Amino acid sequence: MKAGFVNIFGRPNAGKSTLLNALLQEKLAIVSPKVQTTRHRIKGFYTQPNEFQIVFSDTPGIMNPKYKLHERMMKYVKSALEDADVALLVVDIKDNWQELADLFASLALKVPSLVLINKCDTATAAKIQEAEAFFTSQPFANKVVCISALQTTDFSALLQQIVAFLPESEAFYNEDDLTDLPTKFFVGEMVREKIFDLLGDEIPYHSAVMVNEFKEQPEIIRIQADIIVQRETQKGIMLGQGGAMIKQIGSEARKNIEAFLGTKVFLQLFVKVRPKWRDNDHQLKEYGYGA
Ligand SMILES: Nc1nc2c(ncn2[C@@H]2O[C@H](COP(=O)(O)OP(=O)(O)OP(=O)(O)O)[C@@H](O)[C@H]2O)c(=O)[nH]1
Ligand SMILES: [Mg+2]
Repeated sequence: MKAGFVNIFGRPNAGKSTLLNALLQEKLAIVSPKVQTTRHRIKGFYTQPNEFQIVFSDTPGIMNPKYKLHERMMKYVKSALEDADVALLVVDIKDNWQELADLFASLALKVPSLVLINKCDTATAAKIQEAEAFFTSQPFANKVVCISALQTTDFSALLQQIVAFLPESEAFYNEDDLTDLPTKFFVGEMVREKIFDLLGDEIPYHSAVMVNEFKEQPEIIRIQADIIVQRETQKGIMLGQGGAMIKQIGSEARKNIEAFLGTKVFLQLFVKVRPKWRDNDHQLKEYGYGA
């Protein structure tokens, strides 16, 4: 039996969460075209009973923190750097390769590291070859693979390469489990994903979602969540004309939550203003970004 922690790192928007979902064939992590979508370390397990268990971790994109929420996000990255058995270094082929090479080298990883050049569906064969050659020559790269987290349907070769790097170990988690995070967490994330989808550039970064109530009743689950914003004007935008925006967020998120839970859901959303919550230790903890 082999088992270990395979942690995914990269810049914001590289496609880390898309990759986690593709590897697990399950939509666990939310994805958006905007940067800094993921704020937590999200574990997902891939288990082949009596053979191997890969404990994948998706992490927030690496960046320089500007407020305390960012610092928390980078703390989650740090924890994943510390316990990784294998590192997956995800590159957006359109990003600056040298800058990424410098970043990855600075992580000083002491574990096998696979560079995954992502979004290869958007690049020419020549460009892909060039990127492969560039990263293969980097001392931190044990292996370089070109992928499309979005379009590749068969990751079995990559999974085999990952398993080859895993240490001998018993499984860490129950073989039937997919993750160690509570359902409530994913519900909040699915609301947050809609905020990223439906609202302009700035507001998603000022928002958090807190699930207050999750009541399982016969044939329906009742969920009440708060959307936290920093300013009254943001609350107005979140609500929309005559409540149209919050209604749309709620109805689109509800559909995804129902698909995830496999049951009917009643979702009630309230919008609350909490000035500067992103820099407030107490509020960060309350909204799930504990130290
Ligand atoms: N064309 C193309 N787009 C991709 C691919 N992988 C991811 N994307 C897109 O890139 C964007 C960012 O994807 P995410 O998976 O959210 O990226 P991330 O690295 O998790 O981003 P953060 O959580 O912000 O750090 C989304 O619009 C994805 O659909 C790919 O292989 N090809
Ligand atoms: Mg992400």
